[in-house]
Amino acid sequence: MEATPQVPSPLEETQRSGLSLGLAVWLFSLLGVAGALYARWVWTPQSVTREGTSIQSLFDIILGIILVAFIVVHLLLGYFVIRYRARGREAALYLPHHTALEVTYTAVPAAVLVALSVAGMVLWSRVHAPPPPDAFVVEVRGEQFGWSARYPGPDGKLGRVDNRVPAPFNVDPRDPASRDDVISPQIYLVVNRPNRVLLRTRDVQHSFWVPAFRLKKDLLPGATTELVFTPTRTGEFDLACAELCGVGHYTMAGKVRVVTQEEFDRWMRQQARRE
Ligand SMILES: [Cu+2]
Repeated sequence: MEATPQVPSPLEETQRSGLSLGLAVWLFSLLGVAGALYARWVWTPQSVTREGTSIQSLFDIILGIILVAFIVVHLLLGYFVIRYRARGREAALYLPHHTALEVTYTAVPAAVLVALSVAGMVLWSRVHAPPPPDAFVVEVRGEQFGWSARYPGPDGKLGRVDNRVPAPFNVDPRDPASRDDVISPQIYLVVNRPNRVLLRTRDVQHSFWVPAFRLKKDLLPGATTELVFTPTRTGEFDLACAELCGVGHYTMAGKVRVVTQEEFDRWMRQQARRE
């Protein structure tokens, strides 16, 4: 098959389009890596809970392992594609069986995955451990489309909830513990002690999500769900509803204020006086 010097042979043409396709895929992969790093280190707010920081560390380890594996595999892939491209000279080496190689590439990923699963299970059980009896308790209620909170008064007990009692909070007025409860649109949490956030919804399913806490929990109609965690920094943090709950879902943003115990006590005294 004789071709004029100007016209590339079919093999050259295949090689050229293969190279540009390979480059495009490679660039796309690079963009993916850059996107993952950007999302992790630029977008994501710093973790401000003890549990969130542990979750973030495990996530970073997983991201690191994936990143190294991804880069090594793609460098090797690129090298092999270029080094062993069809040049019409070399025959491929056929390796039907290699015990050491097969054992290695099965055992290493298996060990890594088992270690990550165990670390994940240990962390999960820690985050979902029963709350300590001295935890700060607050009830957060979601509704279409906003948030509010209920705090136990000086008795330290939230009044009973009965769904037959009219909204907003369905708090049973016959329960003596309900009389000193404080209801407020402000959500306060206390720094450096376990916080137990009880979650209820007035209507449909919502989801309590504070990105800086690295924690998220659904609010289920007719049930009380809860999150237990220890904030490590004071400040104001974004709260969002992470469950598409209706036309105004996007407006269901709020703030969670993490304050010191003294600051909370002062605020609580003001609320009690107002009532
Ligand atoms: Cu919602």
